[in-house]
Amino acid sequence: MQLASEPSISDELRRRFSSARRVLVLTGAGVSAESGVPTFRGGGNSAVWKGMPFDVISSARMVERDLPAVWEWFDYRRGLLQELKPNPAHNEISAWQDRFSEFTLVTQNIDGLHQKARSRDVIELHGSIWRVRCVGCHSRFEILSTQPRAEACPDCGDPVRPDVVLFGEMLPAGVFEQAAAAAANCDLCFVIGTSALVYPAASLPDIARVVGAFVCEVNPEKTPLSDLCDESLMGRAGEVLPLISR
Ligand code: BJW
Repeated sequence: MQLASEPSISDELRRRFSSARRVLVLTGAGVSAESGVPTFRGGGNSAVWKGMPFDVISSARMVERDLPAVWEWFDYRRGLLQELKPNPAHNEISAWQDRFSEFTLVTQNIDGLHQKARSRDVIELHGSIWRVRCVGCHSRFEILSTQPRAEACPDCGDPVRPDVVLFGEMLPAGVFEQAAAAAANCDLCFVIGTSALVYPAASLPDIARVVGAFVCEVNPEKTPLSDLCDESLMGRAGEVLPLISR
């Protein structure tokens, strides 16, 4: 029985889903919302830390001015994240990876929940909260959730910072190019749980549209992409995604 609030999946999307060969999925904070991860902008609120909007505390400028404050914000979030589990949206996306000849998952999320759901080769556009990077020699190190993080680089002794892409910083070399190449080659593109406001990630669905891919958005709220894509499924990712393959 279909619930009144369930968005209906068009026959066109079902056809596209069963015949697609090259699929691109772009995810944002909303895909992790049902796991308990706060979004940045959804619901009309913006994340704020000690009075600072997230685009101030999560900025290149703040790393230069007050690295300990940035660490406090990221240590707090790592503490929250280590208890959280993937939700049905992460699990569904993970199940899709073996269904298509080519499948690329690109995420803006730094939480590692796609990997926890066993997604492979995830392209992380904005880095990972589970890694640190040396500000001097740029060596990267994983953070094990059970251990305290390094304070200084074991290679050169310089301070370390979260290995995430903050506002005003460049994405890691080659990462966006890899995602853009997959977008330019896909025949079906899903854009899930992102406000589609942050560039260059928000340009990926445009690339897919230009090459003629069918673009489907999944989001309970309208975004700048909603009227441009081929299908907009308004609902929560954990509820909507399982309907597509059903
Ligand atoms: C659900 C749901 C459920 C809720 N199911 N959905 C071109 C034009 C204009 C500006 C720029 C441009 N190019 C570059 C810029 C500057 C800037 C930018 O884009 N600014 C715009 C905001 C105006 N970009 C950058 O600075 C990027 N760097 C760059 O381009 O380098 C070159 C350059 C440098 C300097 C100048 C110019 C060029 C880097 C961007 C890095 C973003 N970093 C952050 C923080 C990461 C660290 C941290 O976590 O603290 O990444 S910002 C934040 O936004 C985070 C996210 O990954 C990112 C995207 O957010 P996302 O995922 O879309 O989340 P929300 O919260 O916005 O939306 C959630 C959505 O989920 C909502 O729509 C809900 O409705 C929905 N939802 N529940 C499904 N259950």
